[in-house]
Amino acid sequence: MYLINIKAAHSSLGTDNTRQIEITTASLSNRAPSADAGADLAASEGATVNLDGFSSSDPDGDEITYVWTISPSVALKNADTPAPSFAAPSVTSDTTYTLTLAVSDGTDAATDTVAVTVQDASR
Ligand SMILES: [Ca+2]
Ligand SMILES: [Ca+2]
Repeated sequence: MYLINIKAAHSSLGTDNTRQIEITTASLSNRAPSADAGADLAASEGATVNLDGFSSSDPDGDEITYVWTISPSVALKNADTPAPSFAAPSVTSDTTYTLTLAVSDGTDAATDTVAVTVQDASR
């Protein structure tokens, strides 16, 4: 963030003639965040799968938002946080779920995916 002081030179403006203008780096040259959805995982059916997007970051230090989606569709808890979770569904054969993490710093966005293989327990 830049702070710029502007002082008017005209004498009729009196003493309160300084104004401060705040310019955030986002309005100058924002750098996009990087998304990191964590390492691929394997889980047993019925187990709770915990995801880890904490390695996502923004080179400017901007606060980033998280949106996770999963395919095939399964209920995701805390999908708008760095650490969502879901219950590995019952499967009839080993099934890979693909999770996509989209992060945004409000200006630019990035995505990453992670694969979670749910292993059939009935083999
Ligand atoms: Ca940024
Ligand atoms: Ca099964």
